[in-house]
Amino acid sequence: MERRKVRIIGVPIDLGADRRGVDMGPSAIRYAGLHERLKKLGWEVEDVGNIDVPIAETREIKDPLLKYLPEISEVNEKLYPLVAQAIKEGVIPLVIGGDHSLGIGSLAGCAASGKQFGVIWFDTHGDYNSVDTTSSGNIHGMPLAVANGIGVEELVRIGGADRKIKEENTVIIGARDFDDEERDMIRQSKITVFSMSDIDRLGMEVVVRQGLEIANQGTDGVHISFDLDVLDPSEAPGVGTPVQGGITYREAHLAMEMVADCQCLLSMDVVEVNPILDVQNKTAELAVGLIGSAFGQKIYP
Ligand code: 6HN
Ligand code: MN
Ligand code: MN
Ligand code: MN
Repeated sequence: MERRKVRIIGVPIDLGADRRGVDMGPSAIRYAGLHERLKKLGWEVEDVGNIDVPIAETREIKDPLLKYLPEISEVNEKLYPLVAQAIKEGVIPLVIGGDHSLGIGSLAGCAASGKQFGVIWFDTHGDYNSVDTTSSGNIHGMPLAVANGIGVEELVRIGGADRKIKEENTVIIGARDFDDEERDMIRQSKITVFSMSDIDRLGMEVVVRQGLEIANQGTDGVHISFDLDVLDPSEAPGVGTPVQGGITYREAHLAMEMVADCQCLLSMDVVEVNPILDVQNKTAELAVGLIGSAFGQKIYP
């Protein structure tokens, strides 16, 4: 049997968020044993290193409602062809961040690969703001909207003018903190949202089963975008925008185990690990554990 291959792409970007430090996320995740974990699971691992990202102190914020727009565009213009190329080769791109603004390039890369894909966005937040709705001006609050064609041209055009996602095949899991206008925009879309309250009522197993069904309906597979802040801050203290009432350690692992079981994973992002706010690399180690589950690790095989 051919060995399955994963290609790690580091994106040390913190320009999309207010809290500094997520730029060190890729180092922390590698340091927490990412390669060893994947190799032990039988994966062939290739690491292409980090994309060059400008340092905040060397640049100026030109538009407070779209902070570091030129720099973030530049990074995502570099990221999307790498993601597209991996998928075309039948390799799974594993993009480690970095803040969630890298989702713009990741989803553009998925779209440019020519494959049809569904998206599951594990996140506290909707990441569905635009310049018209944002109150922070932080672009990490915008990637899912950009992928759906909503936002400024510099971002929306990355990887081609078309919409990068199919709303019908897009699912947000773990939501508990939408901005008001952002929530209205998501409601107007065909995106499916499973909030924390849905997880409480239905249980994670049902939520992920339904989410995977939606994402796989008529597609070649799924892209998982995993924002560590979807976990409760007691499990994942090292994130920039923590919100109480998140998913548990086991709920997160169950979700990733189900992703592995469906054998539908085409591409994955793991974002928002902030080593400055972390406690002894706990959140980075959690990230590696969750990647392990998504790539086939079982408690009792
Ligand atoms: N993230 N909705 C808030 C904003 O600033 O637009 C928070 C965004 C957080 C984004 O965690 O990837
Ligand atoms: Mn913010
Ligand atoms: Mn996010
Ligand atoms: Mn988030």
